[in-house]
This record gives sequence, structure tokens and C-alpha cells, in this order.
Amino acid sequence: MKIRRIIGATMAFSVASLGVAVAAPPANAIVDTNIGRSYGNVQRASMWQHADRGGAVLTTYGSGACSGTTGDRDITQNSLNYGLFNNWNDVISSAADFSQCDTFLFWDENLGGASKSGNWDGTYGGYVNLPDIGFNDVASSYYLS
Ligand SMILES: [Ca+2]
Ligand SMILES: [Ca+2]
Repeated sequence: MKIRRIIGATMAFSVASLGVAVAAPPANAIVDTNIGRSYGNVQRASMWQHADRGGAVLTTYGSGACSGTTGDRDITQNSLNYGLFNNWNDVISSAADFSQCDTFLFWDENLGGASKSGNWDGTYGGYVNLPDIGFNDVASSYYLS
């Protein structure tokens, strides 16, 4: 009789343990992401999940500095809405550029819709808070020039 009670208590404990198993991160969690590392290790731009460079960061790399003119596109990212970049669509809230690059953000994929651009030079800690310019959590593509 006594042994039966102990076994019963042990089984109950085991079931309770399963009930409080640590949950896996949600599938849509936003994580730090690098783009363009196959081209080189020169940081060209960083974009953050939250304002004031908070949360996860998306960083674009290239083989060297952007060219001195904004008449060309040094790096184009036509969509943040697929594959590796899925979680970054309509997420970016602050941004900074480096290595002579200027950032051009677009509301829609394929550089479509409304856009904002600037030389948000992060070399000495500069950045833009996108809520301040009416562009919070909307960017779906960008290019650097
Ligand atoms: Ca955001
Ligand atoms: Ca968008």
C-alpha cells in the first residue's frame, strides 16, 4: 500500500514536469542577421529592430566603401520579406550607415512605394530614429549608395 502511494506520487511529478517544459523561441523571432558577408567584411549599414539602436540588428557588409556618388547603387536588397530576411520585413526602427554609404529605405519590396533616405553616418555614433521621420516598422527593401 505504501509503495503504491510512492509510485503514484512519482508519476504525478513526472507529468507535471512535462507540463512546464521550456518553450522553444517563437518561429517569428527576430535575430541578429548579416547580409553580404560573402562579398567582404566592410560594414556598410546597420538597421535595428527598435529605436535608438535597440533590439536585434541587421547589418549589411560589402567588399569596400560605397562609391562617392549617390547616382549608383552599391548594394540593393529588393526584399526583406523572404527566406533569411523574412523576420525583418516591417520591423526596422533605427538605422545608421558607414563607409561612405547613404541609405535609401522603401515602404514596399523591389524599391517600391514611399521612401526615405539620408546620410545617417554611424561612424561616430550617428543614426536615425525612423519614428521621427514617419517611417517606423514599414521598410521592406533598401539600397545603399
Ligand atoms: Ca521596430
Ligand atoms: Ca513595408
